Amino acid sequence: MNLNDLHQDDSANQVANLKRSIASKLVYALGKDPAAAAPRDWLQAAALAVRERLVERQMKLDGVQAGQDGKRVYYMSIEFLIGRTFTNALLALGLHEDVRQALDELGVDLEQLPELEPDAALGNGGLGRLAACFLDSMATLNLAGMGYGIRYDYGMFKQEIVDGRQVEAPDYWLTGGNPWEVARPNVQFKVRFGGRIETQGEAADGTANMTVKWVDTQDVIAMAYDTIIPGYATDATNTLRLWSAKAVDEFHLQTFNGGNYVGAVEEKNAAENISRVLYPDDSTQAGRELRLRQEYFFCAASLQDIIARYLAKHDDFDALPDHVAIHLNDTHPVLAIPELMRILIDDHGLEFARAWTITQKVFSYTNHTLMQEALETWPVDMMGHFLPRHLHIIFDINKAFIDATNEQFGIDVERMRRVSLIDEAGERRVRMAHLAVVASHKVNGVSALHSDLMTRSIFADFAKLFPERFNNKTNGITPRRWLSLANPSLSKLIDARIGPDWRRDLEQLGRLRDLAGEQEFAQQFRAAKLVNKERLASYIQEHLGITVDPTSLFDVQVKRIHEYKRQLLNVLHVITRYNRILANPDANWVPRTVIFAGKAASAYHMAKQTIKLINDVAEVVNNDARVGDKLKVVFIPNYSVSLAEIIIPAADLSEQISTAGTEASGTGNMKLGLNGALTIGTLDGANVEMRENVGADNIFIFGNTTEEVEALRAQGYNPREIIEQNEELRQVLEQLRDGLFSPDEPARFHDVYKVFAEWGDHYLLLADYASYVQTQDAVDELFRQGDEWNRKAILNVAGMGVFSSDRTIAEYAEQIWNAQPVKL
Ligand code: 26Q
Repeated sequence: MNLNDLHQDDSANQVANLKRSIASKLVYALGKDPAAAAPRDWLQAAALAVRERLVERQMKLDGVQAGQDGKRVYYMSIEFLIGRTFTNALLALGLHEDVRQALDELGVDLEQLPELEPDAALGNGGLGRLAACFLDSMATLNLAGMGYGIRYDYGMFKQEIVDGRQVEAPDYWLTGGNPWEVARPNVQFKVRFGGRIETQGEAADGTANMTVKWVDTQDVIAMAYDTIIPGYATDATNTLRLWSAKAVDEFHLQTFNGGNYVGAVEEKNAAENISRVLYPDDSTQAGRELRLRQEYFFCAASLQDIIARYLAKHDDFDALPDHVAIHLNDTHPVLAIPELMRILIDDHGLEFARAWTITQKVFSYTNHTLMQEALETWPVDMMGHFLPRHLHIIFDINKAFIDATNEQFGIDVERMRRVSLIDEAGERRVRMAHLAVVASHKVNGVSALHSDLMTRSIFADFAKLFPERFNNKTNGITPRRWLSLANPSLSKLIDARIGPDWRRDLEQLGRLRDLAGEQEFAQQFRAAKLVNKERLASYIQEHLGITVDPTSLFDVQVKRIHEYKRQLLNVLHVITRYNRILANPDANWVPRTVIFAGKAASAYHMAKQTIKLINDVAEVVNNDARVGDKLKVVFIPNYSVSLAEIIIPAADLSEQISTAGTEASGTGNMKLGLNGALTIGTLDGANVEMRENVGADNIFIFGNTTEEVEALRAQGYNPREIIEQNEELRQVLEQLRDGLFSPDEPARFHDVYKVFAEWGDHYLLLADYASYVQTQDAVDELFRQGDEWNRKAILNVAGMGVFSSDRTIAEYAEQIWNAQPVKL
């Protein structure tokens, strides 16, 4: 049979086919009577019908790929923050209109369905969302890519705000079934833990020619679930393969037969807990055992899968690097390195040196943070307990690396201590980032500034040893989700003026520059923004009962709550503005709505205090009759991909205010810019490149630069002096300290006060306060001149072309992976 026979794709039949297949999914796959079906059932049925079309594409492509036997790119990430899939799939397949009509003929309104789909929230924030944008771009560029990760039963927790405080609730996203995944019960691998190693015939150098057996292990099964990732305007698709943990049958049967039924179930649970829940990022090294198990679990399963696919066509490993590129999204998948070494040496008998050469050609690594406390390390003892063979291999790699370095560059004991894969100070720990750097042929940062700082700070020694290894790949975002889907009003306007091709060639947005001065376009651009602001205002009204004016300046800070991201600096400005309004109520104020959203790691006290403070300030400001419409403060609960799709298109002002040198790149900055927000930001992360691309006149840059931050810290930064010299700031801090915003508990924010007045203000908020407030005045000034603001907003959209993840992925493919597109 030919796949083409399954669906007649000519447009005349398309609607009829879709209608038939949606109805048949509803009845036969879901067992629902159309007369009794709820909207959720229709969504499920429509999703299954659309998935069917994706499967056809996938099968065709599999055939083509197998024929070409080119290089495949495996993107390994412990997080994939996908969000919803339904409308994205419709866009990719160009089926939106046909499905709308098919559903319409079935008496169902398509527009009611998308919001019923739960987010796939298998990530914390930037890193996980980047992985999702990359999959979209790999498919769109026809690269033979594949994502590997974990199918968590529980994704990112749901944030509820109770009495102004964050309360976490579990996100069991699979309740209604996930129509986008296909379980692959025939793709199962055993993953081993614990046990001990038996060696035979040790060679003189302690490594080669010795056979090693890893025995008496406790095993878990990894089972594959596949999600098809469609490319946009291409027939190409990619697969996201997520692993779910299953207990091995024999294992718990043994206990069961021993009469211990409950014990057997407990053991089964313990094994299956490996893929139970996504770890929330608190950006400090938690070092939990289960997290280490998760990391090894998905590395071991993915490597077995990759090697099996390779060996289906090859009978030795010489050509492995020509067919396999494995990319490590941060250090979380770094155990894939010793795992590949183990497979090559122990399972296939390669010598250490040969295995190492192959391994280095296969791996590449992206770093996402410079913050010392966020760098992953694992206690040697813990690793030895769970992964004795891998620890041994890591020691062997370390020895070979140190020996080679000493040979080439001379013995330097201090350097040896600094670059070692093992941190020997205190409890011995494995440094995962060092292992990643040593084992990879390419190591990249995620913005120009970050990549530069990376080679001057955490990897300075390595950059001297292997300068050619380090490079920059500035992050990007997919224009399909972040403009086409999220912002229909602006997309439609852009289509009308430059055509629809910007969706796969975002640089075309540059053509909007010429239109920025055209009155009709400018007015339509403004109207498109207003539609989005009205949509968000309704959301806020409906969910929070707060009335906001859609014509006020929407000032937006949406991202994880972290001290380095400085939501507190934003709050200091809000309170300053509040004080100024009260002192001068009749001045010509630009009405502002300050919008926050973001989650705090559950154990991160200061982040949770920040949320409570925002809500307490909102309570006071929003209910002060003297303020009226001049200022509103809103904290929107449960920030997520789908909420971002509503908030971001409505923003006028984008807050990107991290301490210079701390935000590796940021990607929210790009999403907001692409949707026509002006940025107020520090020269941090990709803000630097945004300034270059939109022009310094079209962005509000403030605060200390990275160099100035370094100098301030070096000279002994003293926030008290700043407080003493700034009357307005002192008032704000005293109001915090004295409970103006927490009258029911005046001491509530003493610790927040102390961050500044006593604990040294580590992220230098006060050093940037005056500059920030002054720049916010300039923001008001520009917003008052509506046309000029609008013109700059257009120029921001026009300048965002370079921040497409298609550009980023094309650079990875050419400069890191050496991978060519599949020829269709
Ligand atoms: C680590 C150990 C234990 C549990 C969780 C974690 C963990 C999880 C997630 C540590 C870090 C993360 C996520 C980091 C992250 O999102 N980094 C961001 O990556 C973006 C994409 O490159 C950048 O744009 C951001 O600047 C960076 O902060």
